[in-house]
Amino acid sequence: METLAKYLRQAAVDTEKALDSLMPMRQTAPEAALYYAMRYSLFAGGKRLRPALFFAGLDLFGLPREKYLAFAAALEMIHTYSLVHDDLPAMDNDDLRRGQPTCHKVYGEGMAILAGDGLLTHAFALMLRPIPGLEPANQLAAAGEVARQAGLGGMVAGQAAEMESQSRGIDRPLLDYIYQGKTCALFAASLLAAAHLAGAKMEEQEALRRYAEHAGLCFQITDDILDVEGDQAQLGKPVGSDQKNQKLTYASLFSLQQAKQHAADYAAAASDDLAIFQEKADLLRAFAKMFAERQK
Ligand code: GRG
Repeated sequence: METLAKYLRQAAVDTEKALDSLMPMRQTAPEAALYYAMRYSLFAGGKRLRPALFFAGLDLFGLPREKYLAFAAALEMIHTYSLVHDDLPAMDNDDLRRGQPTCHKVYGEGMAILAGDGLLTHAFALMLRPIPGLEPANQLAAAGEVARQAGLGGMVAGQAAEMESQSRGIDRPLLDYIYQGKTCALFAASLLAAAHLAGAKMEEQEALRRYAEHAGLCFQITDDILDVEGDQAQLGKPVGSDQKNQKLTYASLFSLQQAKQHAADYAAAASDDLAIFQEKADLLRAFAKMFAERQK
């Protein structure tokens, strides 16, 4: 676990450097507030997990991190946009995120919507910048995969399904569908972007797709559990918000003990999904184990 902790710390340092250089600041522009709002949310903390998964994918295929930092920054920008929009009064109406007041609390609702839009569109501008020496078809496949996973084939669909479910009720298959969209899809985007950049074989892509689904479910179930018994100071957000918002989660559909067992089972399935990579994928196996055991 110490090796993974070290890996995550370095991934966060590299991601923050890339974000700082790839997200501009235009202090004297008429729209300066937009840049302040985007950078506020980007640098308000966060574990930088999706870039870390992307780096682990690059390592798996032997690709150099320095050449693909734009993708790492783009994945974190897309994740941050989703949090900014999710916190809005029209969605979850949250005041705190990553231990800080949410973007709309500081910059107002309109600017928070635009900050999310700016983060999302700039992410695609970055991913589509030519990368010397890279086969353009591989780059397009990577950016296309991120678009599908972040959009109608994943995150936006999951969020919409969750909104719809609030009036219709929810069962475990629907909950899994929502989690696959809201959480697993960006994990898949991160790993598959690396796989496409490397021109990975179809069976390798499929293994990573299955891993992302199982590891993402594990991560999200642990999130549900932490919302019940986590520590607010460590999490940077209030606990008990799912119950307050009457959200059905693994922690309300099941006992906490059963939910923990489901998380552990998904972590084990995620490890098994990586069999074709043998020991080269041990780092990703460590990620899955951490997703089941994390406290924040
Ligand atoms: C608004 C299109 C749109 C989508 C919103 C991501 C999302 C969908 C909602 C945020 C709320 C939530 C609980 C989503 C599930 C994914 C998740 C656990 C996000 C938090 O990810 P972490 O823990 O956050 O990696 P940090 O702050 O560490 O980056």
